[in-house]
Amino acid sequence: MIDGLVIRTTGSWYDVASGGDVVPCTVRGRFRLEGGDATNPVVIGDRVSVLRQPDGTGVITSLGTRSTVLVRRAAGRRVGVSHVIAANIDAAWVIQSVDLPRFNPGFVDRFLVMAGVHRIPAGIVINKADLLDDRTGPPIRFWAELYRDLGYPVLLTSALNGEGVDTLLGALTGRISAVAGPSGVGKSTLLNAVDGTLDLRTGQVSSRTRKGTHTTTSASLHALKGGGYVADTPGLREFGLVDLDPPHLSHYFAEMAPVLSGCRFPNCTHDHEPECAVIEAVDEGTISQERYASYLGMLRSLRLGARDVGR
Ligand SMILES: Nc1nc2c(ncn2[C@@H]2O[C@H](COP(=O)(O)OP(=O)(O)OP(=O)(O)O)[C@@H](O)[C@H]2O)c(=O)[nH]1
Ligand SMILES: [Mg+2]
Ligand SMILES: [Zn+2]
Repeated sequence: MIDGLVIRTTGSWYDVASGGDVVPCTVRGRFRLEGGDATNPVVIGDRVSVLRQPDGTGVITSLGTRSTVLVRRAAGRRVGVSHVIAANIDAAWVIQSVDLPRFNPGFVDRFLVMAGVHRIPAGIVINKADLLDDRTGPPIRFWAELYRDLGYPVLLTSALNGEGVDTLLGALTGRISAVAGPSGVGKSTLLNAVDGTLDLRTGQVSSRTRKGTHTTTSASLHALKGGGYVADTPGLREFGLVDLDPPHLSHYFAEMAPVLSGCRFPNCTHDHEPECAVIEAVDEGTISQERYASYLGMLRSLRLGARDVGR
């Protein structure tokens, strides 16, 4: 029996790193059942025990307790079905780009909420800083300042000219981190720039749709030269919410949490109720219109989701 770390999952095979070896493993059937609502019972970052087989493969026989999980709603699945992206991570970074594809604040907000729900410190990387110009600059500066003011670290990077790459390396070294974001923002290219030993596959952005082409197809965890691990993950169209009741959503908006006690109703959802401290703060300009609109969009999708699950 050996102990190891799950570094890649593809279909029913799991690569487990242990003492310098990588052992391809299967899992015992009962994990599939214990996985509950999640689509995947064993994920990258999991600590596992493995029974070695004579042919060099292994069988995962037990799963360590997870300190954290990065979770999103499973793509194309009934609402409420979750997909665990990675376990036991110390930090999560949402990657966006200055352009090609365009910065998506709705994606960022959903990611930050889900990281908050699972108590994972989160930050924002805006890649392709070499594409900053008179057109792209003003909106990017607006979003960078907004998220910094909320207390999140915001890094501007360019895998092309190296800007911000050392800062990102410093933030990743010595801990287990995961990156996630839309396809084509340059997640894999940026991680290759951070650590030249990674050699991750990278793709192109379609000139027609200006979107990425989903080059990375499975999540994988990589040792960094200075210590620690980073998980590269496949591009996502959207970061879907799970594990959240509508009245709790505002707790995960950093600028709303401090004013919530001022609402007249303790279960206020801040969209129609009278004497709502959040709506007052939006009217006074201390909570931004953009973030409030994003909140309302999420509230709507959570309410639709609650009905869907009830059927
Ligand atoms: N201009 C510019 N292009 C970049 C930068 N980083 C990555 N790219 C380009 O963006 C395209 C997509 O890069 P990938 O690293 O494959 O993107 P990804 O986010 O990993 O995409 P998926 O694996 O599909 O999720 C490639 O053509 C890269 O060369 C950058 O900093 N500046
Ligand atoms: Mg990639
Ligand atoms: Zn309220």
